[in-house]
Amino acid sequence: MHYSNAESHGILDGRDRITLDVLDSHSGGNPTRVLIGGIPKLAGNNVANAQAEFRERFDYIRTALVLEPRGGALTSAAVLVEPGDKRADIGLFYMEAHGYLDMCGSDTIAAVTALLEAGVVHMSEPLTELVIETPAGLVEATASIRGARVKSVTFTNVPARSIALDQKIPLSDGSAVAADIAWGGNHFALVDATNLGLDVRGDLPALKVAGVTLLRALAKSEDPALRRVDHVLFYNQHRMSEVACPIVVIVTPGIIDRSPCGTGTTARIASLVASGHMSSGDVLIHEGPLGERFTGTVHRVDHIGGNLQTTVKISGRGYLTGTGQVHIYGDDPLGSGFSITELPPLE
Ligand code: PYC
Repeated sequence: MHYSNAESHGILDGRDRITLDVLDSHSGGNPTRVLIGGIPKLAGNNVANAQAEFRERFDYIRTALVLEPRGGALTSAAVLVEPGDKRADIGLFYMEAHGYLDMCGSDTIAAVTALLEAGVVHMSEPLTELVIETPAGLVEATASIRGARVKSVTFTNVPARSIALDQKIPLSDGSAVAADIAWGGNHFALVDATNLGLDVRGDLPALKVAGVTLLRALAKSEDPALRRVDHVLFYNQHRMSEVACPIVVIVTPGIIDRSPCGTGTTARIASLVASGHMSSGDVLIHEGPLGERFTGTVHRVDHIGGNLQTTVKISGRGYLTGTGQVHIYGDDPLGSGFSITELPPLE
């Protein structure tokens, strides 16, 4: 599939191309392109509205930034905008191949690292504290700095919640898969891959097929809470005693998250708190498919109106991988990006 070119959006305004200023980065191996300049000022009075306006008017910039030929299905992007909330230092919203996210852990860690190391945001050594307004809410981040390099980023994620424990998800072949459902900035199905006969360290292609099968089954569910799930996090329960618990996250429409997934780690911790397996101060280290780790700590647990809210701190490391400009020419038929679906044929 490819998208209409920039000229057809009528935004070139006499110019032959649009030029965007970007920083490239990654955290845990998942690439994040940080858009820092070149887009018109967004009118929204907060980051959620800015994201909505961007989606409405400039979606071709998302597809140009994250899809081929400039990115690939797994490239994501974070857009730097003015925050609406006076307590915030910066605003960030997140986008990827299938659309927009309200929150993303790997993007947050990578973007904070890139913005500080590239000098877009002022760095103070040994610690830089930033309040970030995201569409999901305010996120406080602390970067540890040594020798002008960001050595780690810890952020306090928006409060997470368990939605269901041990939910049976029916598949089209009549079988069912057990999953916990939780929100940690995004909606997750948390699945013990051992029940499917799979190991999260050895069976990536099979996990991708299983993830896509589950995502498609969830999308057809009659339960609106299940229809919102667009990420599946696989773990192996018997590996929980290891220092770092290996996981793999499959993101809609069937992309393997290269990172240990910050919102997924948050969702898993919220679920473990709800089932009584974790409490305040406990730590869970998740290891992504490349062996990189995010550390999740239960920061606080609140009971609000009979519901549990779990606030989790996530720590990880990001790297600045490039600084540059992206051009979108009006006469480039593929200028706004394309994707060639490589999903396994199912059903
Ligand atoms: O780190 O939160 C995360 C994330 C979400 C999707 C991919 N990575």
